[in-house]
Amino acid sequence: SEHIAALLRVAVANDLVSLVYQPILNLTTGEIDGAEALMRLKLLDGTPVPPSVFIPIAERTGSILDLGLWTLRQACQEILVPGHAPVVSVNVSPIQLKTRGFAAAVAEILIDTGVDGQHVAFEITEGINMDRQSDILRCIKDLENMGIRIWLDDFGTGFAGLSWLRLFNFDTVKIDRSFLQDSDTPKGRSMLRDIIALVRNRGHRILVEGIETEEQLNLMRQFEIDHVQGFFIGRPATLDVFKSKPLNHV
Ligand code: G
Ligand code: G
Ligand code: MN
Ligand code: NA
Repeated sequence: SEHIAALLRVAVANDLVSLVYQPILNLTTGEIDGAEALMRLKLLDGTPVPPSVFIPIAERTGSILDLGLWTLRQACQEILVPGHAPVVSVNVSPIQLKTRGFAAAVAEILIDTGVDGQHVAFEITEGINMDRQSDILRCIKDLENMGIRIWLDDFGTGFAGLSWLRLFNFDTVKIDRSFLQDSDTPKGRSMLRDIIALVRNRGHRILVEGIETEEQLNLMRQFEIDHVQGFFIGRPATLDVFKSKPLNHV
């Protein structure tokens, strides 16, 4: 862990971080109209380190601040070029939203890369705790004023999700993939239907994560879900692989 903490401080300079992109399918149009950028880290010898290991270390040590800005800049440069995904979503840690100057740094990246904020979404996880709520809400407002969409990630996994729905008008809510896992049983399906109704009645668009089978995709069509994501639609892939896929392949 101390080794990884040290590595994270020099990761960008040494090309140890990269991004992969997972497609987001619009079920209304049938088009891939977005991509989620996901960070990858490798050791000097090339061994990959899972995000579940390095993201918490980066958050604890503060490295997430620089890595997060690097991710945004890289995603804007790599993917927001004509003919590719119209929206790129980037995961943002609560620590970033609480850091003074974060919104200004984001604005600078948009200017540098010539990207309109409308093409960017920030995913914040509902696991985010409620301390310094007003700082977070102020930051989110600044980001929204740049046109950036704010999405609530992993909805349904934590305790804070409902509170956040009350506090903030998210553009899109991503329903956690755990709710799909038992969607082949009547009980699981009715649970999923209730969660979808709750989110939809609040006026949010819905993205369901973790689609792994054709049956699940068809169920999402039946539920008239706006967007879906998952291995059945596409796995997270390097930029080259992502770009080589036709935009309309499901
Ligand atoms: O892609 P994968 O399943 O390996 O991602 C695991 C976790 O790491 C996910 O919860 C994802 O949100 C998180 N993650 C991936 N990239 C980033 C990033 O750039 N910033 C933050 N804060 N989290 C990320
Ligand atoms: O927490 P977050 O939603 O950002 O995590 C994204 C992670 O979920 C990525 O690491 C990605 O690899 C993983 N993921 C994406 N689609 C699927 C899927 O269909 N099934 C499973 N098991 N994991 C998925
Ligand atoms: Mn996410
Ligand atoms: Na998620």
